[in-house]
Amino acid sequence: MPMNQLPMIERAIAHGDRIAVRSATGDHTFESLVAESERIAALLLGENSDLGEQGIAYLVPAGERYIAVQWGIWRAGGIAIPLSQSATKQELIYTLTDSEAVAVVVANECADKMAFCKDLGIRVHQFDDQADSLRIVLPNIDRKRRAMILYTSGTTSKPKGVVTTHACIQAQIESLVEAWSWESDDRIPLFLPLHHIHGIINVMSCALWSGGQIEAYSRFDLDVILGRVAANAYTVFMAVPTIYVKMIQALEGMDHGNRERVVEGFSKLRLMISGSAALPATVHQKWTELTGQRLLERYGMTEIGMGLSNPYEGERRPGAVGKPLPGVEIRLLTEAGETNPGEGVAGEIQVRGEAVFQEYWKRPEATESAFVDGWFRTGDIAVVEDEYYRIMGRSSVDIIKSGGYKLSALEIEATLLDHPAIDQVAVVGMNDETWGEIVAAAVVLTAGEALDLDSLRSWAKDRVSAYKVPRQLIVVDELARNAMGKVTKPAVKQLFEASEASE
Ligand code: MCA
Ligand code: AMP
Repeated sequence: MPMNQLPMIERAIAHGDRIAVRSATGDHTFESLVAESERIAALLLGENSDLGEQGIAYLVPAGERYIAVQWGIWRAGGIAIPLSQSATKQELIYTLTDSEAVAVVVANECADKMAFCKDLGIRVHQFDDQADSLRIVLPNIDRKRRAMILYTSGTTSKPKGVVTTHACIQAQIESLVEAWSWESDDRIPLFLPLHHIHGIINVMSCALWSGGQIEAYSRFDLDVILGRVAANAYTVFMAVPTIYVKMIQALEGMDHGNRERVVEGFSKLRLMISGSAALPATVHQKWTELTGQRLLERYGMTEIGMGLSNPYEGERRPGAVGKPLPGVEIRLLTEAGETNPGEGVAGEIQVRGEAVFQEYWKRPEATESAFVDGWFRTGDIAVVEDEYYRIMGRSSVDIIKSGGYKLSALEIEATLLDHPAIDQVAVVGMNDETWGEIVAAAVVLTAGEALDLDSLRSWAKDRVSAYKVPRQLIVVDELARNAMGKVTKPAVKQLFEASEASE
């Protein structure tokens, strides 16, 4: 057996011939994942004995191949950089160059999309490529080494790489396995994107760690998932609020017989969780009315993993995100500098603990300013009410949450400014029942130009992921600005509210 000290791999070896993943290609055992990851590690290492924290990106759909590649990169000593299936070429180039990835592993069917990598001097391996020889000795990996870079949008125009170590990832997983009582007979559907924590850690890694079973899908297909729920295929379910809203709409539109079957399937699950964006209390209550399930809402962030959670046993309060998870320290800091100001007083959520990320990749200043006295500043504002935290909003207007994705208004603005008809632009997030927020753009046009939403959308889709493309457009003569010349975003939001009211 190759020497390797990664607990995830040791555990997978112990889970042996249990089924780890069911996917379109069939059932796959833990031991087959371990063997495949060894092949990938050998492929990546070539003549080398250790990748020494080189970045390896990968574009592989959810399923057994994704896991084998992630583990293979880790076992070879590399940093895993999962790429987004929805990313445009421009976005992929940004991620690859910013992360300084030296190689990309692609599923064979994604190879064409990544053909441009050769021009960037990045090695491309197809998943099925065979190593020259299967190595028996893989490097020992210290838990303090970097393991993964996830890209997250924020208050800067370009996404930043969030670096976690093996120790961070293990702390994130262990906290959730304990808090949510993961067991080896758990079965969970995996339909969330695999370039973010929610899909990678909360669903995939917690299930694998526990010896549970993942049913992997390349995207969320409502009908398929509801059918599988009706067939009692799962014990645990995790999704973003948008998905619960879409499932409520679907249940309400079903005929009686089908609805009964799906509702019964949901009612038998041992646990249903919502997170990544605020779950409106009305949606929480509606879900309980329809299915009898009390959704467990939790709060997290790419930089910290999960921070707060309603309890597995006990009150799951609509509109609240509960208490600190095991191993996580949370405090509130008010604008006046007061720590934990007491019942009902708002402050910024700050986080400390082993699960917190190590650094923003190659951005020491950003990393330094993200922490105060060793506490990570989330930018989320909360209050404590009767022992439970409740999120009030964010301190930055430039962060938008749409369908669970975090989007940067500044990044979208920078892209839209490249449009020949756009002279000035302000992007805001407008409240929306299904998506939480939707992207809305107010523009001042270049003299003599015209622009409508459809043409803007099709232009933007070549440049940014579809979920970042504006869904609302207003053309104005000028944008309201403050004394510093900065666009006043609340005034922009009012423009959209006024136009909705007049429709
Ligand atoms: C799809 N579209 C979207 C979004 N998703 N538009 C805005 N926001 C979105 N999130 C666009 C599609 O491109 C399409 O555009 C149109 O909406 C209709 O797509 P539809 O098929 O209805 O949507 P879908 O494919 O079913 O996707 C909805 C989804 C997906 C399943 C909710 O957005 C999703 O998987 N979201 C989860 C993201 C996630 O995992 N976030 C966690 C980040 P067109 O019609 O123009 O083609 S990690 C995190 O936040 C922290 C750590 C945490 O706490 O978890
Ligand atoms: P991301 O950068 O994609 O990791 O998104 C993290 C952000 O999602 C947090 O900073 C919060 O603003 C938001 N978020 C996550 N979970 C919740 C929740 N349960 N309620 C409200 N906001 C949430």
